[in-house]
Amino acid sequence: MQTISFTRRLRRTHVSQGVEAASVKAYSVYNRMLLPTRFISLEEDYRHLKEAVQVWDVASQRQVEIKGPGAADLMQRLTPRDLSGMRVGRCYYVPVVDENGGMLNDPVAIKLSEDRFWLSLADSDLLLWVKGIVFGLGLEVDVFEPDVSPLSIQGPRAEELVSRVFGEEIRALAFFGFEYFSFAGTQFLIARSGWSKQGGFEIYVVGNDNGMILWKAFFDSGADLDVRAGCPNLIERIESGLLSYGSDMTLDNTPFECGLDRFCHPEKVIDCIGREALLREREAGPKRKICPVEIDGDIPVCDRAWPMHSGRDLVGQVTSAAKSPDFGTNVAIAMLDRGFWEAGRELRVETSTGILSGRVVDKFWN
Ligand code: THG
Repeated sequence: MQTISFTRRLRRTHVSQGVEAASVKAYSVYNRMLLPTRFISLEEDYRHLKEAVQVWDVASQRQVEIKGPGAADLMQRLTPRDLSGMRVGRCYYVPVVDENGGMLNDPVAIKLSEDRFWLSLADSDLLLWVKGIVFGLGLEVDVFEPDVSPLSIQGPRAEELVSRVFGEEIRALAFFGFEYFSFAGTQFLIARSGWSKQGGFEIYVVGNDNGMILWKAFFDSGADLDVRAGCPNLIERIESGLLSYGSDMTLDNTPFECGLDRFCHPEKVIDCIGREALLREREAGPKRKICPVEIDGDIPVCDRAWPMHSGRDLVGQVTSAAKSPDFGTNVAIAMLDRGFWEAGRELRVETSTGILSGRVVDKFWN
């Protein structure tokens, strides 16, 4: 078994100390930062996430801050999602695309004030793209990575745990809304959001000094709730249809191919980058699409795309897969060519250890 070498390039987080004390078993690298992926086992972590509450170190969801008189205009150039109705205090899931409509990232946008936003990134260097656009167009905005690290509380008992630390008012927070709540004399921006469908909150912790204080507060207040250290869980997020940039979609894919139609309105957003390409694609219809797929048998770890065949034809690929205890099958996400994405379609999956049968299902599981 190999390990990854640790250097300064691979950034630690404000709560790495807590994660290590909780016996983290595996990490991924995300935005050049450590992202825990396993504490006990994928299945144990999954069961616990669906029944209790976990504290996740998702500091690797780095922020790009966009600030200044031109901030709102720049935001609307960056995404084909219509931001005209976006109020301060709201989070929006926004595809960010290049001039060809290719996905550059799928961040959560946060509107801090009329002229100040954060983009909470998936794993790609979006900061460089945004800085290039600002320089190229000579815009009046500052763009930088602020010292902000999200800490996520996820699971059915998340609201109970967060209310014990930050007060009962947290219960009134709407999905994808944010407000400021205080703990030990400090104000924290907290949103009702997170990369699971078990419910929860994300605290955008500023600086390096408060992370471990909050971490301890959650564990001290939640012992009877069986609070544990956790992390985004592969099984749960596939069941929930939460897409992972770099795995399920890349620059080669458009928002329509990714099934993100409800967040993509090029007809309304006349200034967005990629508008023409997206309008053309909407007209013609996407050539391929992300679909939920179930796979029979025993699957290996999905650490590469698995080709999918119909008869002799290569018709797509599986991009994420995991064995689901709750659904008694292997749940998977695939990118399938037009003509092969209707529910019920039987396909062969060429995993890294052998060929298995699979089929398209009509919706994600959660
Ligand atoms: N939270 C924050 N930053 C993030 C993520 C996050 N950055 C990286 C990654 N996750 C970005 N990708 C997603 C993908 C899906 C969602 C959020 C971020 C998500 N989607 C819901 C859905 O699809 O049902 C709701 C979307 C909506 O209704 O607007 O939550 O998790 N801070």
